[in-house]
Parts: sequence; C-alpha cells; structure tokens
Amino acid sequence: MFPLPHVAKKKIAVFGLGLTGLATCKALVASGAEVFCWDESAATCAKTKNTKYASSHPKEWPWAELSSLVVSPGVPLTHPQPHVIVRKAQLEGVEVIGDIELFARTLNSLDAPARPRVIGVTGTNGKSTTTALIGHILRESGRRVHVGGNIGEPLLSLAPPSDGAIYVLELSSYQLDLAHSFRPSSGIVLNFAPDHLERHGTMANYIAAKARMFAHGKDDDLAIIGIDDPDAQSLCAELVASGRRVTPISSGGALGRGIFALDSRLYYRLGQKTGEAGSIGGIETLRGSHNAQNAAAALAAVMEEEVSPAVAIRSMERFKGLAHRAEIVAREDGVDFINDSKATNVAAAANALENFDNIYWIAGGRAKDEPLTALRYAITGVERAYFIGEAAETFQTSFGGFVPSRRFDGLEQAVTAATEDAFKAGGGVVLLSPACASHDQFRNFEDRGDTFRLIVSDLLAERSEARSAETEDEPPGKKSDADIDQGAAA
Ligand code: UMA
Repeated sequence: MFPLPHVAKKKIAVFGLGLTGLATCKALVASGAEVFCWDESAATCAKTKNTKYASSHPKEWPWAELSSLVVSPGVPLTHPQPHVIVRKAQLEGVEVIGDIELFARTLNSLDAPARPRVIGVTGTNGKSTTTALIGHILRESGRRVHVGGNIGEPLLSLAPPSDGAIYVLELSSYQLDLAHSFRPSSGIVLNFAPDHLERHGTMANYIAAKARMFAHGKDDDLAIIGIDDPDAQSLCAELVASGRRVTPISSGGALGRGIFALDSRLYYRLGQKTGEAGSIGGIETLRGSHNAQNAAAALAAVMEEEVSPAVAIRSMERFKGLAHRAEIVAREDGVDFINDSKATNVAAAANALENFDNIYWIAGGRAKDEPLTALRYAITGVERAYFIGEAAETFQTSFGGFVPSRRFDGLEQAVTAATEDAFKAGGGVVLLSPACASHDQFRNFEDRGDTFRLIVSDLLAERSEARSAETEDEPPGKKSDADIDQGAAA
C-alpha cells in the first residue's frame, strides 16, 4: 500500500467506492486519516461494513472539518454538470482532488535520491499498451517496477517507494483533471483524438486536462510527445517554447530530433545518441502504425532510464500484449478472432481496421459524440459489418453504402453471423473493434471483450463437435476429404 504521511490526523472524505475509492480509503486509514466515505450504490457501500472506513451519508459528514474530498475518476467534475457532491464541496470550501493528487503529495515531500522516478503515460489511444510495454522492458532490464493507474491497479495500492524502483502510471484525462501537483520524471502524451467530450465539454478542456501533467515540470523532467496529430504537435511546440526538455516521437516519418518509426524500424536522434534501434516489424503484439508510436514512446522512456536501444528492442520482441487490445483469442481454419474491445472510440477502431484485411467487423455500442469520418477511410479492408447496440442504426446508415452490413440485438448473434460468413469465405478476420463505449449492454469494455472470447470459444467448440459427429456418421471404409487430399499429394 502506498504511504500518505501528509494525511495523518486529517479528516478526509472519499466519494465513489470502486477500485479507486476502496484503495484510497485503505491507504488513508493506514496513514492515520479519519475517513468518511459514500457511494451511490447501496451494495457498494455495504462492502465497507465492519471496516475502519464504514460508509456514512454525506449529509452526516463534518464538512467544516474536512481537509479534502477525494472523488473517483468516474464522478463528473464539470460536465455534463458538476456532481452534486462536487458542488457541495465547493460551497463548503473543501478541495476536490483524486487519488493521483494524494500520490503526488507524498512524492513531492521527498527529495532526490529518495524521490522515486515516475513515468506518466497519457493520450487518447495506446496508453495501456505503452504503459505495459515500458513496465515490461524495465522489468526485463532488472529494474523494480510498479505499474498502475488507469490500466487497472489503483495508484494507492502500489508498493511504497524503495531504492531504485520506478512507477509507470497510465493516466486518464479524468484522473489528471483531479491532480493538481502531479509531476512525472518523464511524462508521455501519445496523441489526441476526440474522446470523453461528454465529460470535458470541449476538445480544448480535454487537452488541457492531459497537458496538466507538465504544469509543474522541473528542468530535469522530460516530456515525450507524439507529434502525429495537430493537437499533440501544438502541445509539443508549446513545451519546447517554454524551455522544457522534450523528446518528440513519431510513427509518421523521420525526425531531425527525437525518436521515430520508419518502415517498422525504430530510430533515435537525441543529440550525441543517434542510430537505429532495430526492427519491430515481426512483433505481432506491436503491429500497425499506432503500435509503432507506442513503441517509439516506450523506447524514449526507457532510454531516459538508461536502457540501451538494442536491449529495449530485444525486450519488445518478448512483449505479450494486453487483453482486449487487438488480442488474438483464437485461430481456426484460416479465421483469426480478434478482441479489440478496448477500441471505445473512432480513432482506436480505425487503427485496428487499418491493420487487417478480409475483416468481418463487429462494431457498435454507445456512440461517443464524435464524427465517424475516420472510420469511413479505414473500412477498405472490411468484407462485411455487423452492428450492435444503441449505435447500430447510425453505423448502418453511415457505412451501409460502403460495405454489406446487418444489425443485431446482441453481441452473440453478431459474432455467430460473422463467424459463419468468415468460414464460408474460407478465411478472414472476425474483429470486435466497436468504436463505441460498452455501457449500453455491458458493465465495461473488459466485460464486453470477455463475452466475445466466451462466444468465440463456444462457437468453435460447437463446430468441432459437429465435425466429430460428421466423421462418426461416415460409413466405415469411406475416405475423408483430408485422406483423399493426402492420397492425391502422395
Ligand atoms: N460512482 C458514484 N457516483 C458517480 C460515479 C461513480 O457513486 O457519479 C461510484 C460507482 O457506483 C462505483 C464507483 O463510483 O462504485 C466507480 O468509480 P469509477 O467509475 O471512478 O471507477 P473505478 O472502479 O474507481 O475505476 C477507475 C477507472 N474508471 C474510470 O475512470 C471510469 C478505471 O479505468 C481504472 O482502471 C481504475 O480507476 C484504477 O485506476 C477504466 C476506464 O474505463 C479502465 N477508464 C476510462 C478509459 O480508459 O476510457 C477513463
């Protein structure tokens, strides 16, 4: 558990008791704070019974004595409107912060060398893969690494700082919006594309939330910025103009200075250090130009931690990838089944579509407030599309003129139809890359991806049973097609 010495004897409120909230309560209590907490779900509140942070309704909280209100990232801060608990705190003059701010305050109380190195990773797409990849390379290089944040492990559950250990943190815009003094040693912004606009109101607010990571940077700190989209380019220019140490990264072409991918090879040009790191072309878990951007960012971050480029590339070759991100869940008779459930926005799904051919594309869910244009350009490899959820009708209207498409009530029917079509065609890629949030039909994107995996496994088991039954029904002596083929070849 992460220590929070600055909260000792303070009264602190926690709102939202999911992963973040529960970890926060535990860390606060362990560090000597008095905790008042609540969640809008009664079942969730019940989980705190018989603990030192038993829930109590906010009406009963000693507002005048509270030093902070820690809200979970899912609690709206400003849009579509501030949550009533946020308004109450503002009226009472209580600061509203998140778990990252608590983490940052501990770090900020330490001076080098006791202050651990922290790598913060944000951006619209690729955050989790980049975070996991950096963790993987550093671990293989013999470093003690703690990986957490939006990737799933709350920051305050991570181990305390220790000699030489490095924190590698995935940070969402929701989390950064609640972090006022967070300062990573290396901060990475991969890219910007429209996402979570319902929570930030405008693209400018969304970008500002992510850029907040650099607000307190010191001379030694490094900003690693993807410059393959105009908004990230502007951020890079601003940071350079303000005299910050910046390593630009790109998967879109050669750079005079920075780290870039060209024809699946990574190059670095960092002052005296210039050369080719190696090829990532054959690494299945890093296919596609979006992954080249992730790999370039990871290389920049680990080189800052003194890992040599050649060692980094060798480590990348052993990277197993992450669940729900272009994850191959099955391969049978020329059909690949890919779970890309984490593609919850248009840009992420477009990245996936650009990486495959002969695609049987399953998409839809709860659409985000963003144009679908990028997908129109990306669907050239799609054979057929299968749309589900609230967005099914809009998607069919938008793409029906370009690819044959059908609408389905649920994921199961869509996957079944896509699988039949792919086998009938003799091969292809059944790809779940929804371009939408999952919340209309699933708990979250993990639930949607796990359901996809289960459906595929059931369908393939049924197919295999049906085949065995066919073989058993064949009269004795009759040769199977496979025997005949082999005979012909012999
Ligand atoms: N709650 C309320 N009122 C509200 C909102 C939430 O009471 O208005 C309660 C819910 O009843 C629930 C709890 O708060 O019990 C959920 O809190 P939460 O939605 O903030 O979720 P956590 O379980 O704390 O998980 C969060 C991140 N979730 C979100 O940002 C929505 C997780 O990222 C993250 O892994 C975890 O902290 C650990 O750091 C997930 C995510 O979807 C993967 N992130 C978004 C994304 O990647 O696009 C940003």
